[in-house]
Amino acid sequence: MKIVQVEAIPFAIPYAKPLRFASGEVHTADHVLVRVYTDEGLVGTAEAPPRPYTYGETQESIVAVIDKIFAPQILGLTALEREVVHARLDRTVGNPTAKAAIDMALWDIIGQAAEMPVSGLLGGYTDRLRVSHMVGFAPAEEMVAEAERIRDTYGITTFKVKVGRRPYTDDVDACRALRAALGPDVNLYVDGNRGWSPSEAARALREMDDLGLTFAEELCPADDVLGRRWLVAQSRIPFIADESATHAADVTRELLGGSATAISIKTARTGFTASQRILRQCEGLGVEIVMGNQIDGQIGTLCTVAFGAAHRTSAHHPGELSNFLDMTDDLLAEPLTIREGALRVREGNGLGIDVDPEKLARYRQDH
Ligand code: MUC
Ligand code: MG
Repeated sequence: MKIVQVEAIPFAIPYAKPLRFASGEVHTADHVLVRVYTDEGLVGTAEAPPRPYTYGETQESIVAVIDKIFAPQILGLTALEREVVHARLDRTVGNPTAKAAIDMALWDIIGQAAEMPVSGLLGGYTDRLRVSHMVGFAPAEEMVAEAERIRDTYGITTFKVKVGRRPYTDDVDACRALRAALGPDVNLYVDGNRGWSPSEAARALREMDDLGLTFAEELCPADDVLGRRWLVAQSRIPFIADESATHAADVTRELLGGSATAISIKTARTGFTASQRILRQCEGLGVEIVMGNQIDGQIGTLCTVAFGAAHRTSAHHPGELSNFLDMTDDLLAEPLTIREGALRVREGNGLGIDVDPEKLARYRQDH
């Protein structure tokens, strides 16, 4: 199982409906397909989504760091030497989605070699995850119409509402309209992507106190250190750290410092190996986790499902798995389908990722 080649292929697929949020917007899935080849002919696959407003990575930087630094460092190692692989990748700071894609591709190889599904190797708790859909910025009536369509079409009953606009009252009004239209049985939570100040966030939370929100995520920057602690201390609902807790040490700092009381795990940035460390860390501390979305395509979404369904704690809350629905197309030969509000782990060995060669040829950017 020696690694003989690592491929980083940039591709671009437009969104039918762009996603807008406080820290940025996405119109095109300009991701990188990562494939790791072994001497025995097994190929591991994953995707890396550049999110410059969150990690500083771009499509070009992901391709460059894999081609120029990571691939030469891991050629010749076997897929089972993941700790050695990570020790080498971690000599380079940052670049989380490039590192995560390599990690997940290695797990894919291990699953194929063992003739077992990765989700089973990781923990095998269940075969599906309930789905939470992210609703991006739009006028309140459009956000309501989108949530109703997603509920009626896919049976999804959990929505993460993007907030963090200014004035904050626009978002409070949108959340109020969503609760009124969707009724009391739907789960609603909010994600501010650091758009508000601590005092704006505190006022918004107070004004939304009667809406039965289940979580609040990154309403203000963690770098507003004392303001954020002040905010989290008065929040009546768990406060999720997402972009402020992208690796294990940040998770420790945010939780012990009182800047968060729950954690978003995203396989797009911590792969399976580091995600599992964070998951165990949260379990040990008694902190709830949510499987987050890095605005993943279908390959990334399959990875999130494989991980999320593998553990009791990651399967407890619905995972953010549905934003690929806004893309015009994808690379998988057999597209994902959400039924009765849930997405199933793909059967088969490894991750079950089957890239359609014609689609890859159509969307790749390097030819
Ligand atoms: C989210 O949960 O914040 C938007 C920016 C990002 O880094 O991830 C997405 C979704
Ligand atoms: Mg978030």
